[in-house]
Amino acid sequence: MAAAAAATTTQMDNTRSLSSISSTSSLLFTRTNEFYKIQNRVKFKSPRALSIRATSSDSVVTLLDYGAGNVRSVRNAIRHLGFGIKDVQTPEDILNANRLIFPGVGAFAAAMDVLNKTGMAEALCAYIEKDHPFLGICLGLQLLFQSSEENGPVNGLGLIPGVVGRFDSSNGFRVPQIGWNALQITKDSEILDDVGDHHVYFVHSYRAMPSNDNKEWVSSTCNYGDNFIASVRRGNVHAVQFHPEKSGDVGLSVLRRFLHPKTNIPKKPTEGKALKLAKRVIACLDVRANDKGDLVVTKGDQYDVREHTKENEVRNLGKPVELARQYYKEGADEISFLNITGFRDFPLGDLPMLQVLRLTSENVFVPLTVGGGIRDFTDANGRHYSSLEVASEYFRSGADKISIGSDAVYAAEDYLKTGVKTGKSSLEQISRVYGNQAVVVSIDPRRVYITHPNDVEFKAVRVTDLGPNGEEYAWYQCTVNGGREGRPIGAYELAKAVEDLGAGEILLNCIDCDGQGKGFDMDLIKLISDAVSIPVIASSGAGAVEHFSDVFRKTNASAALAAGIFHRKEVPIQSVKEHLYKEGIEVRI
Ligand code: 1PR
Repeated sequence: MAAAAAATTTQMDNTRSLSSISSTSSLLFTRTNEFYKIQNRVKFKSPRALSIRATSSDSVVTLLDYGAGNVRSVRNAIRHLGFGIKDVQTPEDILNANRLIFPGVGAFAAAMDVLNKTGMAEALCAYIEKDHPFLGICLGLQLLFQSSEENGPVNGLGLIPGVVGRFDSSNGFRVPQIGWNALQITKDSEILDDVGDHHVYFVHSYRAMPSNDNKEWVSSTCNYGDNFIASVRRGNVHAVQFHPEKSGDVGLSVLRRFLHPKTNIPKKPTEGKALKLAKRVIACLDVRANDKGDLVVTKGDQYDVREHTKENEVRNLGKPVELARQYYKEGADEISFLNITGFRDFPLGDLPMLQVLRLTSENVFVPLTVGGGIRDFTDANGRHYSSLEVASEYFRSGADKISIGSDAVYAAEDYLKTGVKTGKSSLEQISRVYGNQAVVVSIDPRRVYITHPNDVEFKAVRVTDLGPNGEEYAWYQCTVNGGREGRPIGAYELAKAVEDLGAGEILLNCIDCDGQGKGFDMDLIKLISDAVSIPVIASSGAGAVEHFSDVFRKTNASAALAAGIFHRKEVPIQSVKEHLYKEGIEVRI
């Protein structure tokens, strides 16, 4: 009891009261020593430099990127809206900013550690307390609160009363929340003027809750199991839990309104229909070099991507960047690139693939996932690259999530054998550094029919359609290297193991259904989406709009992914969305 009381007192002490924010002088006084230390440490610019800055200041936004992850998308969105970026190098840059964006990434404790050690925490508080224009994004919102339970309690900046806690997954809601959700706007916030009934993109496991103590700050809430704070606003200070830079046109309008506060942009009439978390429709681009060495989007039949002609060429369905842009415009909620020969080619040697990501992220403002070849690697010169380095390069190039296939199978096998989490697998390392919401595990299972569920040591299901010899059961054998090698582990065992090891989402393919257009493997998707509490993406086999409504109605999949029908222009993404909407399934339209 005493310890709990002490913890509460510390958190309260760390809160700057609302009244003190409006009259900042006493508050600044309490931190005077530390504050002046910062001012003494910083070098003042020459008057010439200051005057240059003053003339261009309206079109330059200051960005606080403390190097913990990918803020490339935020940069791209700012540039797309016609603004230049000045990066914060010292606390003085914060104090001198005309307009500051803080896209927090990574874990709460690590971020606070950096902010405290660099003196940025004090500078941020001083800047915000003076009511200068500020926009915090995601963790950039959470850090404004008193404290967080993430690996904590850990003290935050203490500007807003409240503790950031983890979503409760016990009531059936999947954690992390990944996807497009609806806002309930509770007060005029200006930057949300065009959001109305449109969905915006969230990806997070922790959230702050509205209370009497922080109600003057809260400008919108969102429901995910319970009502959490989606945005705050006080004067010129704004922060959002969702990602405007990943929320398509609606998200760009949020940034635009923050960047151009004085121009009277008329409110767009709201056409959205958002009520709750939407089911996502994902376009997938399987990418590899063809025999001429060009990077192309290809598509297999049960993972065979070669034409059945004399030339036996790799099927070429288009250019990756062009197709990604097209699918973004057509309403894809997310885009996945799978570098399907990544298992044999070293991804960091694959500069065209990194270039695809860089170019795509310049004007595609929905989440991008990239997979293929994420593992430790030693090149011909003996130089060792860790999987973390490979993933970091993908993130730096514009990926929001990475997807691990083969290497996750080996990690799960080891974990199930020993029962020990070594912390060394690519999955564990990347998830520790970038958060589990940034790590997808892509499973490539093949159906194996059996007559009795006890015939194998792996979880089997009673199949809807009998096997070739009348078999009533099947288990789903995991494969590696693009389906080339079967492993002694089932999809069910793998999914549970990778959830334990830190995966934030599962991309569930099925080799038997891939490219067949006959619908998703419901038995498999039901098995896996019922077994884990992280989101599951149903993949392989979509051939008609009804297949999407079927998978959402009959399983707990959070998203459905398709490739062939989109590439061959048989079914546009918009038709899928319209069908789902008519069927009463929440989608982003
Ligand atoms: O093992 O970490 O290097 O990752 C390799 C990645 O490449 C894995 O995600 C694996 O699924 C993927 N991959 C490897 N070989 C192939 C292949 O097709 N020969 N593609 C491949 C997997 C499956 C889906 C496909 C859906 C939907 N592609 O992503 O897009 O089945 O297709 P459909 O709608 O046309 O049916 P690592």
